[in-house]
Amino acid sequence: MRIPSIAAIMLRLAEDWRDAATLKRALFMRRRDFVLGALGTSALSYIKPGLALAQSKRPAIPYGAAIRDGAMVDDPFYPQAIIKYCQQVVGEGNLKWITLRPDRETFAFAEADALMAFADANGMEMRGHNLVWYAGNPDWVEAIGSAEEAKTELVHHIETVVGRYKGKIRSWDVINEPIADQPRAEAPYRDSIWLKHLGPDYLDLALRTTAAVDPEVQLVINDFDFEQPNDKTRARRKAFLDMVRGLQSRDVPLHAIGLQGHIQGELGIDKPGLTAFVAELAAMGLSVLVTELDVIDKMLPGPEIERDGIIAQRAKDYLDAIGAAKRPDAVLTWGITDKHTWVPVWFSRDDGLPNRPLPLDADYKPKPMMQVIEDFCAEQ
Ligand code: 9MR
Repeated sequence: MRIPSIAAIMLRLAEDWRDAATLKRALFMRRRDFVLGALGTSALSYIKPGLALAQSKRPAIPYGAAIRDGAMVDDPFYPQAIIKYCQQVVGEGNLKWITLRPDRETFAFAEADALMAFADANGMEMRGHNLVWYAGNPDWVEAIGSAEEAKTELVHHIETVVGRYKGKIRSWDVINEPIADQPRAEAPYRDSIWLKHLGPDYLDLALRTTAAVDPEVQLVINDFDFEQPNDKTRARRKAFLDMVRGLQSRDVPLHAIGLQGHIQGELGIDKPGLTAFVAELAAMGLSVLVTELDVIDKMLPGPEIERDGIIAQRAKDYLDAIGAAKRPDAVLTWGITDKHTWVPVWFSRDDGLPNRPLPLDADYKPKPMMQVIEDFCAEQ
């Protein structure tokens, strides 16, 4: 069966997310939760004083995971696993426009604030994901009708959100997935409401605005598909490097690149190509982070030992290829347990076996992938 393109997936996911968010708002949240600045009444119950177990040893590179707010509330093992293994967290959805901005007047910070409080209480950093994206936007954003309106809304959003977490969120995915799925010389960028009205200047605007609000923040552009051994990845790397060169030639501030790492398990990692790409970024003065690592196992063999072995090997090849050029500032997986992951929504297996893309299995037992990450992060 053909695997759908990530672009198609993201569009459908965005729709799912929108439905879920609407339902949740209708069912659970009160109007005052949406008032700008209010913590809201839905501050999540997972913030329990004394839950933090001091991690005895911190790795050289912090490890973290994307967090689902629902699982933090519904599944007691989930926050425990995060506390046990992670030094960083990032909201899987709670800072996206679709969640934060149900309408033009509202900033619904309750869930992101709760995760921030959890991170603080447990000595973790929280990364910010994300400020500008082609997907995950509410209808009113997709209906923006002019360049002036786009600029006003983008600046207002960034000023408010970055301002709220100034000095707390120290690394922001300012721009998420700007490069077209199959970039062409004349069309390197992914279509979005921002590109439509502002052209590529939206990149400059977002980065400059974020830097102006919090000059200390690490400015990151986050994207995927840099590791596959094929022409598509080569075209994406080239388009990405061209974009960075353009930004630098205009003195636009940018500090790091987020390498998502949604690895397509049946394809090997193009280690030399990935290392050369990261080396070029490093030579341009940029740091790198691994921001969304998981191994999509739709096409991998069924037996768990075999499958987990391939998954661990892919993760190792990916991390080693990056580390050979530059050690990343952080390694985050997109989720921590196979129990809570986006992968089966889009990549469920034809044999009906559950997906196993993450470092812990659905019973929270560490798999070989966790060992790979721990070894990589521990190295000085
Ligand atoms: O994992 C996320 C999923 O639960 C959401 O429905 C979806 C839309 O908001 O976004 C997913 O996360 C994506 C991330 O934000 C950007 N890179 C790809 C991730 C996986 O699709």
